[in-house]
Amino acid sequence: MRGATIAAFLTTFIILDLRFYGTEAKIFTRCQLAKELLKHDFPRTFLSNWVCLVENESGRSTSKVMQQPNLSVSYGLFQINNKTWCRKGRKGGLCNTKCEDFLNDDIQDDAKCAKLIFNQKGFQNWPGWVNKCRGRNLPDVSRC
Ligand SMILES: *[C@@H]1O[C@H](CO)[C@@H](O)[C@H](O)[C@H]1NC(C)=O
Ligand SMILES: *[C@@H]1O[C@H](CO)[C@@H](O)[C@H](O)[C@H]1NC(C)=O
Ligand SMILES: CC(=O)N[C@H]1CO[C@H](CO)[C@@H](O)[C@@H]1O
Repeated sequence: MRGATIAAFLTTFIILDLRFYGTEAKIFTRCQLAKELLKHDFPRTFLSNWVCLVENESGRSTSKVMQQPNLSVSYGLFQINNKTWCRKGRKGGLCNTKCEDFLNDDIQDDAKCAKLIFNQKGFQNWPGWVNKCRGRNLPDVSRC
């Protein structure tokens, strides 16, 4: 019962978050995303891995917020989790960022944090990459 109440409470806040940030949300097309990642210095060698990862983590939507089964919450294009990398409502975590800042269409901070996660954990950090991208055909972004 208590768990259910907490879950309802959190869901309310997540919906409010989405409304608040909804105005600056963006869903990239595959090619827009590829170009945006290059602009933020993602190396071309792994570009199709990153595009695949983002597609499967967030559907290329900057405003995606997902509560995980363990009650932690993941934010934005790269689904950055509040357990380790950011804090809700204030700057914090290893990326020293407010989680909600990952939900707007400026991906500068997201990109920086995603690269830090990659440097520490590799692509294995992201279930979307492990389940849908590893060892598979990756999206062709060579003509973007
Ligand atoms: C909860 O799940 C998220 C996403 O799967 C993961 O990053 C995080 O480490 C987990 N937290 C705990 C406490 O297990
Ligand atoms: C992450 O967010 C959840 C849900 O609000 C919260 O219960 C948890 O304490 C947060 N984790 C950290 C490390 O701040
Ligand atoms: C669920 C989901 O978004 N799946 C996508 C994972 O990535 C591949 C390759 O980019 C897509 O084709 C899938 O649609």
